[in-house]
Amino acid sequence: MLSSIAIQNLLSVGFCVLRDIDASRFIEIASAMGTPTPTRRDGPVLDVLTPKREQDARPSTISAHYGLGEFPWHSDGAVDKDPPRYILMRAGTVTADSATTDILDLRSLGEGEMLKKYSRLSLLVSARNFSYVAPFVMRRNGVMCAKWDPLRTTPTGKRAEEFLSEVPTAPPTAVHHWQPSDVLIIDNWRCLHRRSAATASPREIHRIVVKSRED
Ligand SMILES: O=C(O)CCC(=O)C(=O)O
Ligand SMILES: [Fe+2]
Repeated sequence: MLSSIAIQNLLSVGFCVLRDIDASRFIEIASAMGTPTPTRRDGPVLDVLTPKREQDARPSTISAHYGLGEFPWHSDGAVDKDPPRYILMRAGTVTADSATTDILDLRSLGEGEMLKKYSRLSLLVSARNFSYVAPFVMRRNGVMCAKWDPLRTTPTGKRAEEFLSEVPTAPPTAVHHWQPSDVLIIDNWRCLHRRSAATASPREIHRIVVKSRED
C-alpha cells in the first residue's frame, strides 16, 4: 500500500509524506495501516481540524487551551493505555502559508540510551474519569511507545521533572509545509507533533488515527 520510499522514511525518521492523495485513497491507506479509531467516544473516524479560538473550541481540547497559538508537543491519544500507532493527516484546504505541522522524533533526544533512560521516568496520566501512572516511554511489541500531552500527562518525581523539562522546548526534527492533497503519516509512538500558530490563510486538515492490529 505504501511505496518502499515511504516505508523507508517512516522507519528512518518516524514520518512520511505522500503527495496528491484523493479522499478515498486516504481512507484506504489508513485502513491498510491499522484499525481506524475515533479520537472521541462516539465520534467519527475522520476528524476535520481547523484552527479555532479558545472560546469556539470543544472543552478540554488543545484548541480550548491554545486557541490559534502554537500547539505544544504532544502525542495523540496519550491518555489511552494503547495510544494510536499512526496519525494520518490529509490536507483538504491549505495554502502555502497555512500553519505547518511540526514533528519531533524522540530518538533525536538520545537514540538507544534514551529508551533505557526515559523508560524509568513516569508520568501521571489524567483521563476524564481516572488516572494512572505510566512510563514516558515503554516497549510495545518490541517497538518504542511514548506518550506525552501537557494537558493530560504530568512528570512524577524530581528526576522525571528534570529530564522531561527539555521536551516542551525541543526544536522540531521536521516541519511540514502543506500542499493540497498531501498526506502526512506520523509514527505516534515514536514522534511528538504540534501545529504551528495559525495564520490568516484557510486550513482544513482531515485526520484519521489508527491502532496497531498486533495489539
Ligand atoms: O493541525 C495540525 O497540524 C495538528 C493538530 C493536532 O495535533 C491535534 O489537533 O491533535
Ligand atoms: Fe495532535
